[in-house]
Amino acid sequence: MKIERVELHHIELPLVHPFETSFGREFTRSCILVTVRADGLAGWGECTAEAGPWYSYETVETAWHVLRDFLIPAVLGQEIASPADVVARFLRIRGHPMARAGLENAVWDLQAQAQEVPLAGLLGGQRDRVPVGVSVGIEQTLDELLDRVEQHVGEGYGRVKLKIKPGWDVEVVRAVRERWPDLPVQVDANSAYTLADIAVFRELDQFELLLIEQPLHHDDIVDHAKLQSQLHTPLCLDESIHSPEHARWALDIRACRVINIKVGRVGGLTAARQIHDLCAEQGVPVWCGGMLETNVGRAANVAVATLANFALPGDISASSRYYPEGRDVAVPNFVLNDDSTLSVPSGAGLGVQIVPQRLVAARLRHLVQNA
Ligand code: SMG
Ligand code: MG
Repeated sequence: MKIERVELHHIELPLVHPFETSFGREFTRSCILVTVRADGLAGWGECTAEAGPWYSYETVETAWHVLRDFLIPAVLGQEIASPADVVARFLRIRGHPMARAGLENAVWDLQAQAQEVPLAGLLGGQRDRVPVGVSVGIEQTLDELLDRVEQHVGEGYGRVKLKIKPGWDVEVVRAVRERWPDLPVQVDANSAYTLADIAVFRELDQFELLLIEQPLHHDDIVDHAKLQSQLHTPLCLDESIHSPEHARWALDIRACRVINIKVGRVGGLTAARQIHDLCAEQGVPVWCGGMLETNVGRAANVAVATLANFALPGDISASSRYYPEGRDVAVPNFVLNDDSTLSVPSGAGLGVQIVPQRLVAARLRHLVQNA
């Protein structure tokens, strides 16, 4: 198919509840949605770069620049038979995985629509439901945190992830453990610690956590390997894994025992599946991370999480956990099932539809490039 038009939509949506991590508190979420048009179809992808370079060096502005000036020109007007052709055309562009993923994932949606199959099936996934959990941000007080966890447990989430930072770690985990002794719990530090904090990790090691996510520097694997060798709890890498190569290097030196796959951070669905396959070969479980996606990105996350080695619940919560009713740019919403799963859409492609009025209401900037 010939790529006839690509559009970028810079959008911003309010969060239902502020989300605080070790790098700061967010009240809204910005991202870029990418539309790719060919043969009368429109494929959609979500670029997960945020407003500022806190989680990743990529921002909406850097992604807009790289998409407009390098990625779109590499595919516009070109014959593209499959997402692999997009990956090949992007090979000479270094870095900027979230920008690349936004466009590549739109082509995955386009191809699945052209073949009239769900994206999950095109990727090779088998499940019709994927297990999910909820990521709980840092709160002002321990009581507020416990109230949030209680709310989410009441909603039916079977796995909780707690954001930690120095001063908000052992006591928080202890309090949650005392109240819910059997709840599957994991923690995420977003790189807030160093090897000098070994005493904190020795204490966290007592709580039968599912995993400890990205405790050390955002680009490190060497120190993580040193820390993992001293802990019984599996370490899970998030920020440090930007590509299948990073995953292989990390596994080679035993820097972690679990990998969080974020489709944006690793550069798209093709790379996400490669990391999944590599980890499966080595007996390393993976799970799908989240970037507070709209239903567009959420649908791609649900699709990839249908692959067999997504063995742990994903940070893919129900749509209502993120945005006020009636604001998400795509429908239908994802709703939590009784067994702490989300159902995989059965429609062709992503299986969600854009609501044009909502897109326009959320949009700050729009770019249209024709072949
Ligand atoms: O999408 O439910 C979600 C958020 C999951 O905690 C989450 N993501 O480091 O894993 C992570 C964080 C990054 C989010 S920064 C906005
Ligand atoms: Mg993380």
